[in-house]
Amino acid sequence: MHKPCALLKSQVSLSCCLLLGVAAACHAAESKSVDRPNFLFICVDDLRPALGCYGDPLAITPNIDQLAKRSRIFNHAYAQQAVCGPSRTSVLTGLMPDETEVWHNRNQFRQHRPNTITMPQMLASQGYHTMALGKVFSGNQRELDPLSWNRGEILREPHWNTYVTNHNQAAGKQAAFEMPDVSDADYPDGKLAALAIAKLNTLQNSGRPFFLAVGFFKPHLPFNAPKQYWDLHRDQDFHYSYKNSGSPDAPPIAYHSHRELGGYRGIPSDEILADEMEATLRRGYYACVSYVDAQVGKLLQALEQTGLDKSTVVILWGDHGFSLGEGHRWCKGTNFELDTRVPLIIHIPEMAAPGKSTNALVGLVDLYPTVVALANINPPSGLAGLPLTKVLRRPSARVQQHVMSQFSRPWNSKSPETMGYSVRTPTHRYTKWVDLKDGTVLQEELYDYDNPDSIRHEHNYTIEYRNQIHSEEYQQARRAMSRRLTHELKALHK
Ligand SMILES: [Ca+2]
Repeated sequence: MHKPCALLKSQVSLSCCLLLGVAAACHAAESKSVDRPNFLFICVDDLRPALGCYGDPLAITPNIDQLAKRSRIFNHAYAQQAVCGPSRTSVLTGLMPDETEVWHNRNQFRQHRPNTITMPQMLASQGYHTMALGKVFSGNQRELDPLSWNRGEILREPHWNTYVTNHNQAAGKQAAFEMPDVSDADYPDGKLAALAIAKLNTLQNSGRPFFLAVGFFKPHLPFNAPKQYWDLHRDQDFHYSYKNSGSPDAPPIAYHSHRELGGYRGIPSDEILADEMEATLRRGYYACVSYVDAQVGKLLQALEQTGLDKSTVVILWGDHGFSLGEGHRWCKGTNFELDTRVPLIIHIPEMAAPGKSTNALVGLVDLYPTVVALANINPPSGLAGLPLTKVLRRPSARVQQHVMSQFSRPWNSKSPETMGYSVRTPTHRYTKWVDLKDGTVLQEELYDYDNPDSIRHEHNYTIEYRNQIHSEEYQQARRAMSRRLTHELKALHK
C-alpha cells in the first residue's frame, strides 16, 4: 500500500490515501530541492503587533525585529475570528469559521467536515514531514488533529507548568501575572524552544522537507515571564489611562461579555481596574512578548547554525489581536481593529525587497494557499483565501479589496444565535450583527479610518470611537459596504 501511494501525486491519489486512513504514511519519495522549501511556522498566542518592527514604542523585541529585516511585514493582516480556536482552525483548514463551524474553542472542525485536508496534512501527503509543537490547533489536548501531523503533535510535555511560584499552584486560573527570578526554561515557552531546536536537528537529517509548527503560549494570560523580561520594561512607561478618553459609541453587542481577565485571582470580575493594576498588566504583556521574542531568537539562531535558513520559509503570526484597556476593554473577542489585526511576518530565502512592509489587506486564511504555493503543491479546491506570493515578490502588490472577520454572540460552544460579520477595506470597517434564526439585521457599525472623528490612535493602535452608521454623509458608504458584505456572505454560504 505504501509504495503505490508514494508514487501517486494527484488529488485522486490523495483522496484514495485519505479514505484508507493512511495519509500520514503517504509520502512522495522525493528529495528536497529549492522547489520544496522547509517551513518554520511560528504561532504566538494572543500577540497583537506589539513588536518593534511594527513601530510599537513600548515593545522590546530585537529578535523578531531582526527576522522582519529579512522578511515581508504585513501591516494589514487580520484574523478571521478574534479568539484562539476559530482563528487557528481557519488558518490550518484554509476555511472561514462559517465553513468549519468552529466559532468557539470547543467546536471541532472534523465533526462538521470530517474529510477536510488541512494545510499540514496536504504537505504530508506530498512528502513533507509535518510536526506540531506547543499550541498550534488548540491549547486543549482533546482538540488536537492527529491526521495533520506525521511526526506527532506535542502540545505540552510533563512539567510544562503555566505557573512556577508556590502561591499559584492550585488548579485553574490563579494570579493574572507572576515575575519570579527564574530561567527561560522554567516556563513552557523556554522548554518549547529547546524541544523545537532538538527536533530541527532531527528533521534536518531526515532528507525530506519539513513543516514544523511551533506554537508559543505567551503573551496569552496569565502574564507569567521570568523577572529579567519584566526588568527590560520600566513600570512608569505603562502608567497611562484611557478612562478619560470617552467611551466608544459602538452598540453593546459589539462588545464581548466573556470576562477572560476577570476570572483571575485579584482581578475584579467587571474588569474595571485600578490604574496601578492596569500598568502592571500592560507591563506584564510586554514582558511576555519580550520573553517569547527571546525564544524565537533561539529558534532562528538554530536555523542559521544548521544552515537550514537557506532552505526554510519562516512564517510568524499572532492568532488574533488584543486590547490592554484601549477602547475601555480587555482581551479579545470583538470585530474591532485591536482584536482582529495581527502581526504577520513572512521570510523566504533570497526574497525580493526584504524588510519592506506591505499595506496589502490580507487574512490569516490566506496562509494555507500561500504555503502550498511556496511548496509548489496544487491547493485543494474550495480554499477561502488567496496566495500572497505576489506580495512576497512585490510589497506594493494587492491581493484583495477587503478582508472579513466575524464573531458570535453569545459566545459559547452551541450553534450561535447572532453573528457579527465585519468587512475591512483599506479605509473603512462595516459590521453587521445578524439574528441567525431569521436574518434580521440587529445592528450595524461603520467606521472610517481616515476620519479622526471616527477613530483614535493610541500608542500606535487604532481604536474605533464613533460609529458613523447614522451619519448622513456616510449613507452612500454604508450602502456600498453592505452590498460588499452581502456579496461576500452569498459566496460563503452558497
Ligand atoms: Ca489566542
